[in-house]
Amino acid sequence: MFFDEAKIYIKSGDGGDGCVAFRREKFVPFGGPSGGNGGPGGHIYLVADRNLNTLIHFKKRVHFKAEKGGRGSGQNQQGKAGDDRLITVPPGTVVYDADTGELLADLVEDGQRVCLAKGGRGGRGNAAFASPTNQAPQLAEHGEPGLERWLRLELKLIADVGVIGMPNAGKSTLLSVVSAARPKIADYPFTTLQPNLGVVQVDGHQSFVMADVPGLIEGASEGVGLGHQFLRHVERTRLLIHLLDGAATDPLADYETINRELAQFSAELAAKPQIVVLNKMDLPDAKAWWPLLQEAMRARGIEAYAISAVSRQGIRPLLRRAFELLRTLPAAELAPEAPAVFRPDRVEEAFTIEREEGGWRVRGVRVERVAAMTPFTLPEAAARFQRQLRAMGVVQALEQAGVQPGDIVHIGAEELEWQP
Ligand SMILES: Nc1nc2c(ncn2[C@@H]2O[C@H](COP(=O)(O)OP(=O)(O)OP(=O)(O)O)[C@@H](O)[C@H]2O)c(=O)[nH]1
Ligand SMILES: [Mg+2]
Repeated sequence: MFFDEAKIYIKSGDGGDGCVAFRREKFVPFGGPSGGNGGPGGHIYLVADRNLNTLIHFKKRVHFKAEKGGRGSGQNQQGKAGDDRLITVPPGTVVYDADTGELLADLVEDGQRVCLAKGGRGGRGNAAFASPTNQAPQLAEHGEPGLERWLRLELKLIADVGVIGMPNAGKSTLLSVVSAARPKIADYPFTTLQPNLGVVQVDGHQSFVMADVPGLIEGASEGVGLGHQFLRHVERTRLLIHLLDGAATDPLADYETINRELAQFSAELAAKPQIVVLNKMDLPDAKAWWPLLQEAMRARGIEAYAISAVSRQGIRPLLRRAFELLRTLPAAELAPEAPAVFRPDRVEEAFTIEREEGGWRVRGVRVERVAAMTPFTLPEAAARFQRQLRAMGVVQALEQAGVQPGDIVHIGAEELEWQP
C-alpha cells in the first residue's frame, strides 16, 4: 500500500575480444606476439537521486545495457573500456533480484551508488599467452559476456504529512481534492480501512506526500478500532494536519480525544507539529464553531485553519502553510533495510549433463562462459578449451555419462565434436 514498484532488465557490457598479432619490425626476423587484451565491459550502477520521488519513469523504459569493451589490437594495445550505465532511482529504493527475491541493495542517501552488474572482463590477447614453451601463441580469448538480470525495485513512500482526525471528519475527501489519490469517501465512519497516499502539488512545482490516516478513535492507542496499526505510520510523518469535523457534536472534544491517543501511544507523536483545521465550513454548524475553535487554539498558541474540502474553500493557504512548515522540519529519516553492498558476482561452478537430440548438452554458468570466451577458429583455442574442461571436471563427467568419439556436445551456443 505504501509502495511504488518497477521491474527492470539490466545487462552489463561484454568484454572486448583479445587480439592475435605479431610484431613486424625491420631487422627483427621473428617478432614476438603483440596482440592486446580487449577492454572491460561497462558496469551497471544504480544511483540514488533526490530529485526523483517515484519509480514512474520505469514505466516507459525497462531495458538498460552498458557498453561493450573495445577489441584489443596490435602493438599490445588494450581495447577501450565500455562506458558504465547509471540508472537513477529515488532515495528509499530497495532492490531485489526479481527471480530469486534476494535483497541486493537499499539506496538511502542522495548520491549513493551500487554496482549491480559488473562488466565482463576483456579477453586476453596472444601477448598474454606467450611463455617460454610457446613463444608465438596462436591464441586469444573472446571477451567475457556481461551479466544480465531482472531487478525488482520497490520504493518506500514516506508521507511528509499525515492527516489525522475522527472518523468521518473528511480526511479522505481532503486527500482527494489535493492529490490524484482516489480514496473511498462516504457518509459513515470507518470508510477508509487502509491509509492512502497522495502526492500534493503546491503552486505547480513544489510537492509533498500526504497520507490519510484512518481509524483513530478513543482507545486507538490501546488497540481499539483500526488506528493502532496506523499510528506507526503517523510516527514517520513530519507534520500532522489535525482535521476536525465541523458538523460533529463537539469538535473541540474530538480534538482532545485524538491528542490523548497520540500521547498515550508515544511522547514523540504528541510532540509532532500540528496544524489544526476545521472542515465542512460550507455547513452552518461549522461556521458557528469556527470563532470558538479559533479562540481556543489562540489560547494554546496553535495555528488553526478553516476549510471546506467539498467546496475547496481555504485549501490553498493550508497547503502553502504545510509546505512552508515542512521546509523548516528535518527530512524524514529512511532506515535502511540492509546496507547498500557491492556484491561480487558469483560465477556458478556447478554444471549438469543431459542427453539430448543428436548428442549431449552441458549446462552451467561457468562452463558456458568459458565456451563463449573461446575463439574456436584459432588453432590453439580448442586445445586450451579441452584443458579448461578437464580442470572443471567436465571431461570426466562426460566420459562417465558415456560420451563416444564423434558425439556432438553442446555448450551454450557452441557445438563440439567429441574427440578424446
Ligand atoms: N458538507 C461537507 N461534507 C464533507 C466535507 N468534507 C467531507 N464531507 C463529507 O463527510 C463524509 C465523510 O468524508 P470522508 O472523507 O469519507 O471522511 P474520513 O475522515 O475519510 O472518514 P473515515 O474514512 O471513515 O475515517 C462524506 O460524506 C463527505 O462527503 C465538507 O467540506 N463539507
Ligand atoms: Mg476516509
